[in-house]
Amino acid sequence: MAKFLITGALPYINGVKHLGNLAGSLLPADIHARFRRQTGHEVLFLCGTDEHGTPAELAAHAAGLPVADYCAQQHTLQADIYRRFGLSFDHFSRTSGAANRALTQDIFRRLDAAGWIDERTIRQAYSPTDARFLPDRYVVGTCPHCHNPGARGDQCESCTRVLDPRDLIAPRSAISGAADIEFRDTRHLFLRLSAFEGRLRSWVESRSDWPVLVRSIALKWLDEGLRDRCITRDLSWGVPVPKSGFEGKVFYVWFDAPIGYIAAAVEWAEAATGRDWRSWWEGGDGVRFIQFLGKDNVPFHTVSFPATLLGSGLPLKLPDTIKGFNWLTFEGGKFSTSERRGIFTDAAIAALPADYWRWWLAANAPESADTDFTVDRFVAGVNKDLADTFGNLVNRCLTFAATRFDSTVPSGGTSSLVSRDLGRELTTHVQQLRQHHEALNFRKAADEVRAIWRLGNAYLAEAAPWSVIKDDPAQAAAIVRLGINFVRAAALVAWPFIPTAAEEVLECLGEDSSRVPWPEHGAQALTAIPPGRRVRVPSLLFRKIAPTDVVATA
Ligand code: B3M
Ligand code: ZN
Repeated sequence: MAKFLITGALPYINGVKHLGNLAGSLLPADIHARFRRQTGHEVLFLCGTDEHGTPAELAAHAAGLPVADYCAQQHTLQADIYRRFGLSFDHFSRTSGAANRALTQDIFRRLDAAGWIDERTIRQAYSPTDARFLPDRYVVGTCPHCHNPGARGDQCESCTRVLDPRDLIAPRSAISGAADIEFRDTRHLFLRLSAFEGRLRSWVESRSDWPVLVRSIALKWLDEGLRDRCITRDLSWGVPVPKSGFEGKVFYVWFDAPIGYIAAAVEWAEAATGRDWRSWWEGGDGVRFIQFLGKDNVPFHTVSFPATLLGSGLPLKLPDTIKGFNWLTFEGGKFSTSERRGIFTDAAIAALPADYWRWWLAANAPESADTDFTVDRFVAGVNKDLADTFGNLVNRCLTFAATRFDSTVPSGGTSSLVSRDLGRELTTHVQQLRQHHEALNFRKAADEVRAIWRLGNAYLAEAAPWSVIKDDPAQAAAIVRLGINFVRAAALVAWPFIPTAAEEVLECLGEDSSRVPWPEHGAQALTAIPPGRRVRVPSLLFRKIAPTDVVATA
């Protein structure tokens, strides 16, 4: 038994997330956490809302609420959606909480004392109309290169060139539209990232087991040379900078957000006696630390956050593995929160139970390439896998047991009479499945689960207890007993993906659904439920859905 510290990227607070956010971090993190628990390991699965920064302020402003109230509301809303999706966090934190403030300030002081922080004066856009400094991306104007009139101060999306707000022609505030942009001197603090280049490079290069996507993004950043990074902002919403001369300034959101992972463990420990967050974060090799995130978040998790941890001198763990994901696209284009394009988690969970979404998004995870979500592919996929394959297996077997064996696991007969060595085949699949989970290959894991369901259907079709029963009721009994046990195994391997349906099936089989074991040994698993046990047919597990069941806000 080992300890697994698992994190999903902290969803940003500025609105309900779309399915892409779920598919590219939270859902795979949950599936992995469930798999590790199921295989007997101790797991601490942490997440929370990422609440600081200008986008939060702007979203609050648009909602007509003070930013703290807005974040509190959004946190509750998002936490509830994730609960309904079956995400089994041990704790779901908030980066605006006291624990994160204290930790962020403590880590900053240590970085400063160790000489990793520089004070510099920079010129920053300021709008007298808005009465605030404007982050680079909140200055818009005409691109000096391609003359796109809507270029942002950090980058032109049209020609992709990196910009400085001072390059823009006719700059204006993206917040108010005010054209009275000035550039004022302001003092800021920089983390001397460049000093960590060697240590970070040898760390990344030593992780030959990381997914290619993550390793290549990290190495690209290192190859381009690390630039010192400004970690403070002229804003009021955020973690205050505890240094004289910097009153009224806060840390950059990407400085405090990853520290939120540690703060989540602190809060988790404070919530009950006997919990020790340090045994996780300072756990050395006894703890495996796995982070799940979208590819745009890779640089922050492989470069800036590790540099923060290393520079602090605290004995905190760096991630052992980072699983990065490509994009989920929607009907050939981008999901977009700002344009409300795609399917959002609140609409999704109102339209269909979590398991439909969980299954499809995991079975089609954007692992080695982007995945295009289309309503038609989704409908076809869940109908085939969940209704026709898993649902059919469960129903066929349990309905037959109900009608012909009085809803009781039959005794008698010997299953050695049936043609295939089902136990051995199951063992092989389950071993493969374990390897795919361990390698964090979600599509392959889902394929293997589907293969197990199909094996069950193939067995029942071949053994045909409905025919056998006419001449040899004892053998039909043996087949049904084996089938019922196979249904149990099929539900056990399905559990990390579709926990609600899996637990319902286990309850119908008279099993304790709060303890879901891993069916490592096929032959043993196929005799787990003894004869004489009462079983029931579940109410419709997965109905066939139509495109009209999928609420799309495209
Ligand atoms: N909030 C994800 C995003 O909004 C970002 C992750 C933070 S993880 C510390 O892109
Ligand atoms: Zn341009």
